Amino acid sequence: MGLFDKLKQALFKTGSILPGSKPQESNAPVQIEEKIIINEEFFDDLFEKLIKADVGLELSEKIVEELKSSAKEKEISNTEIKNKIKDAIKKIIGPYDYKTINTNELEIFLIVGVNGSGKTTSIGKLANRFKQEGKKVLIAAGDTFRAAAGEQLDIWSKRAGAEIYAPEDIKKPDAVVFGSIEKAKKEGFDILLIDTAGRLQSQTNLMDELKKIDNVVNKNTDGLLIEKLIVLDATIGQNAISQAEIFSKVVGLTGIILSKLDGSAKGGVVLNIMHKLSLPVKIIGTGEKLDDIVDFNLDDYLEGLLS
Ligand SMILES: Nc1nc2c(ncn2[C@@H]2O[C@H](COP(=O)(O)OP(=O)(O)OP(=O)(O)O)[C@@H](O)[C@H]2O)c(=O)[nH]1
Ligand SMILES: [Mg+2]
Repeated sequence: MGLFDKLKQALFKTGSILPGSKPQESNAPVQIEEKIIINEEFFDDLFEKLIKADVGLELSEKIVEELKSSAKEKEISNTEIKNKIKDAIKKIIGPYDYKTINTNELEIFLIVGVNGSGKTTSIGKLANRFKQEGKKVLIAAGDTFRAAAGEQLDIWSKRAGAEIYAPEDIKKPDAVVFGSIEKAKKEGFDILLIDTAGRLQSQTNLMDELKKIDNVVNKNTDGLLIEKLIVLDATIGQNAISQAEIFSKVVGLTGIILSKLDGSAKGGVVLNIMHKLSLPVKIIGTGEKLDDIVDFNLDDYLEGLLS
C-alpha cells in the first residue's frame, strides 16, 4: 500500500466528508460526473461533517463562509466543489511549510510532550525509518523518571536496529542528553533521537528540567540541524493546541508529530493546529507498529479528507 493510501485509510475510515459524494465502483462504465446542488442544505451538511471530522467550530464556520463567497454556482461537479473547498481551506490556513524532515548530516531530534502522547513509540518508528534509509541512528534515553522507560526504549531500539545511549550511572536527563550528543558527534552518527519523560505543562519542576535539557541541546549543537518536535495525541482534540503553545514557550518547537491518527481519531484536528499555530505538522503516527508513520503533506491530506 502506498503512503497516500495508508494515510487515507488511517485518517478516514469513517468515509468521505464531502456532501453528496459517492464511492466509485471499480468496474462502473465511464459516466458524466454527477452534479451537486449548492444550497443552504449543502453548506449545513458540509459544516456538520467538518465538525464531525474534528475540524473545530470556529474553523469549520470559516471554511463554510469562505466557500459561500467562492462557490456561487447553483450546480457544480464533485471535482469542482472539492477543489473549491481545498482552495478555501488553503486560503484560511495561509502559506504552509510542509517540508518533510531532511537529513544529510547529524540531525538531532528532541521529542517532547505530555505523558502517554506517543513519544517513545514515535522515536522507535523514526529510528526504524532512518535505519531503512541507511543512516546510523542513536537513541538517547532521556526519560530517567519512569522506571520502565529505559526498558521500553530498549525494545524499540532493538526492533529498529538502532543503538541506544542509556548510561546506568547517569540519573539526570540533561546529563544523558549531553553525553548522547558527545557520542553522536564523536562516533559519526547521522541521527540522534532524544526521548524525554512525559510531563504536564502544569508541573513546574518537570518543565524546568525540560528547559535544562533544551539548554544543553542549544549549547552543544552549533551548526547542526535540530528538530524540536512535540508529540500530540490526535484523539485529544482542542487540548492539543494548548499543549503545543505551552511547550513551545519552553523549548521553541520546530514542529509536530501527530500520533494516533488511526482508530476513532478524525483528521480534522490537523487543520485546526495549522490554523491556530504557526507550527508545521511534520509526521503522522497511524498505529502502534514500527512502520505506522507517514510524512505529512497538505495536498495529500486535503485530497484524503475530501475524497
Ligand atoms: N493507535 C496508536 N497508538 C499509538 C500511536 N503512537 C503511540 N501509541 C500508543 O500510545 C501509548 C503510549 O505510547 P508511548 O510511546 O509510550 O508514549 P510516551 O509519550 O512515550 O509516554 P510517556 O513516556 O509515559 O510519557 C502506547 O500504548 C502506544 O502503543 C499511534 O500512532 N497509534
Ligand atoms: Mg515514553
